[in-house]
Amino acid sequence: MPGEPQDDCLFCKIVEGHVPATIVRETETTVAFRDINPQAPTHVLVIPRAHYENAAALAAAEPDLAADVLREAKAVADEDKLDSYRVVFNTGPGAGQTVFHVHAHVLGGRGLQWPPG
Ligand code: DGP
Repeated sequence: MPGEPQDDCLFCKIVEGHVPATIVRETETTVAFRDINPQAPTHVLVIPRAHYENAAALAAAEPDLAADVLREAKAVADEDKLDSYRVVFNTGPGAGQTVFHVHAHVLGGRGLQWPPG
């Protein structure tokens, strides 16, 4: 079923508390935690508790939940007092997606180049 937890999903395990993570914010619908391999002073992943493979699948199935993720990305940036920051949804292996539970990378705290690699 769309949105249901997947046994083989690392981020579902973080949501369930079965894999430890440094959680910075939680809401009824989302969890935000520090990336294990940070690429910037702030590098937080915001995920919906529900399992969707990528941002497009989430937005199509539950647009309000997609908005929750974006709202939480801003809340993370506000908590770390970031004036400028980047929100990235890698989508598909060719774009660097390695975990197939949608996550917003919130990156900031240093100058960010454009275009990204
Ligand atoms: P992506 O490559 O866009 O699918 O991003 C996946 C991110 O997840 C990557 O930046 C590293 C992070 N990550 C992978 N495994 C773990 C983990 O066990 N804990 C945490 N906190 N982050 C993880």
